[in-house]
Order: sequence, then C-alpha cells, then structure tokens
Amino acid sequence: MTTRGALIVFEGLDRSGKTTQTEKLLKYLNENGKKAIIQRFPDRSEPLTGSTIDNYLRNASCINQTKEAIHLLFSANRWLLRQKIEELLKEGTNVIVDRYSFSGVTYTLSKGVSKQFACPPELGLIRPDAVLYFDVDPAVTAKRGGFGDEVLERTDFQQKVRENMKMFENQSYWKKINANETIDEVHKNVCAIVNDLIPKVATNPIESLDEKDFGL
Ligand code: T5A
Ligand code: NA
Repeated sequence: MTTRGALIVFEGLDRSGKTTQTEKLLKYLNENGKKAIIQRFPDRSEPLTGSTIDNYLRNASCINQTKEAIHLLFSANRWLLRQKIEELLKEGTNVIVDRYSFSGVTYTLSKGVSKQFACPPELGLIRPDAVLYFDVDPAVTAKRGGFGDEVLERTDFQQKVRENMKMFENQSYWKKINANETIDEVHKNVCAIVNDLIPKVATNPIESLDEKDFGL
C-alpha cells in the first residue's frame, strides 16, 4: 500500500520566520530520504491570480475598497493549487505550505470583514495534518530584516492578526511554536513535530476543511 504524504502548514505574522523554517525543513526531510516540496501562498507565480496579488501587496493604498475582492483572489489562488497538492500527497510527497487559509481568514478579519464572508471560500480546501503557528510579538518582528516593505506589515495591523489567530487554538492540528527563539532552536522544535507526524498520518484519509475548522 502506498502511504500518503503529510500536509504541513506554517502560519504566523509577517517576519515570524516561516519562509526560513520551511526551507530548513525541506532540506532536513530530503537529507533524511523523505520526499517533500514547498508550496507558498500566495503563489505569486500562479498564472490566473499570482501577478494581481503580487501587485496588490506591493502597492495597495485603499484597503477598504479592495478587502473583499482581494480576499476572494487569495482564496482562488489556493483553489487553483488544490488538485496539485492532493496529487502530491497521494503519491507520498510531504507538502510544506508557507501560509494557507488561516492567514487568508485572519488577515481579512483584521481589515474589518465579517467571519460569514471570510470563511466560506476556504471550505473544501484540504485540511492540514498540522499547522505550525509561529507565535511572536509584533514588536519583535518589526525589528527583523525587511519589515515594513508591504502594506499589511504595520504593527497595529499585525497585533489584530495575532488576536484573530486565537480562533484556531482549539483545533487538534494547531501547534504553537515560540518564534522568539533562535533559528536553530525553532528548527529543532519543528523537526520534532514533523518526525512524529509523518508516520502517524500516512494511512489517514485526506480530509477537507469544513465549518468546524472556523467555528461556523
Ligand atoms: N496574506 C496571505 C493575506 O492577506 N491573505 C492570504 O490568504 C495569504 C496567503 C504576503 C502577505 O499576504 C498576506 C499576509 C502577508 O502580509 P508572504 O508572501 O507570505 O505574504 O509574506 P513574505 O513577506 O514573503 O514573508 P513574511 O513576511 O511572512 O516573513 P516570514 O516568512 O515569516 O519570515 P522570514 O523567514 O522571511 O524571516 C524574516 C526575517 O527574519 C529573520 C530572517 O533571517 C529574515 O531576515 N529571522 C529571524 N531572526 C531572528 N530570529 C529568528 N528565529 C528568525 N527567523 C527568521
Ligand atoms: Na514568507
């Protein structure tokens, strides 16, 4: 019987260290003979939606007028990759995802959009086996490289996102990681969780996000 790969999502505020850690995890898994790939969201290379989202993130000035439409584009961007992710999992590849529906929902809620609008487009996307949530005070990340380059990176906005992320705390797949630690310490914690996870989910069915994931 072929066993499936694990869907491992990294979530957290801007500059919490997700991209750094997804790359370290990929290298670690490959060196240990495990198939893995990284899928980033937004996927700025996706032909239908990628360049529009990229343009928004680099230039947006009127968040109020665009918040619903950009939300649907972020979600569409994930839907356009859903089948590819499912096929990879089925053939036994571990899929490391850098941001997913949890960013999608919390960033939009933080712009003042309702849960009733924000959550439904995510229903039916593949449910992660684990979400490694990189928890860190926005005052800490504001001091890290590159902070402030994009429109959503202001500290007051990041604080709202951190509050909204608490809506997922009771999900069994939600694993809080202290992102204040050094890059090497965080990597060690990530590897411990992932080493435990991969064999555990190998024969589980692939499931989809539903109302329970969002408290609807
Ligand atoms: N968004 C996204 C939505 O609104 N809706 C959605 O549906 C989705 C998917 C772009 C924006 O889009 C929003 C959220 C975002 O605002 P992005 O492309 O993921 O999303 O953002 P990026 O700018 O590429 O990445 P992030 O800002 O999220 O940064 P990372 O990946 O968390 O952090 P990383 O690894 O790049 O590290 C940042 C810096 O900190 C250092 C690194 O060396 C780097 O300089 N660093 C550390 N320093 C000290 N200690 C540590 N432990 C460190 N780890 C990393
Ligand atoms: Na990133």
